Amino acid sequence: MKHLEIGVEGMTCASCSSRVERALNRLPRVQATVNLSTERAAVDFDPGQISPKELSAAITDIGYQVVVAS
Ligand code: 9UX
Repeated sequence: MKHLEIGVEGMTCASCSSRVERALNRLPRVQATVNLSTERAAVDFDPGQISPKELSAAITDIGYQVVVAS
């Protein structure tokens, strides 16, 4: 398993962060926790199953923005 911290923008309430968390955790072998105040998703994933690009797509597909680097 690999770990990734993904910056997520556009979340304004706790339901937003729950939505993002659910979208990520729906993917196979993904364990994600999304923090609303830090605007970060902490994700453990199996690189053999899921790519970082697919993780980003799960977030942007439901209307939030992924921040690249910082
Ligand atoms: Mo809260 Mo987020 O009412 O898309 S769910 S703003």
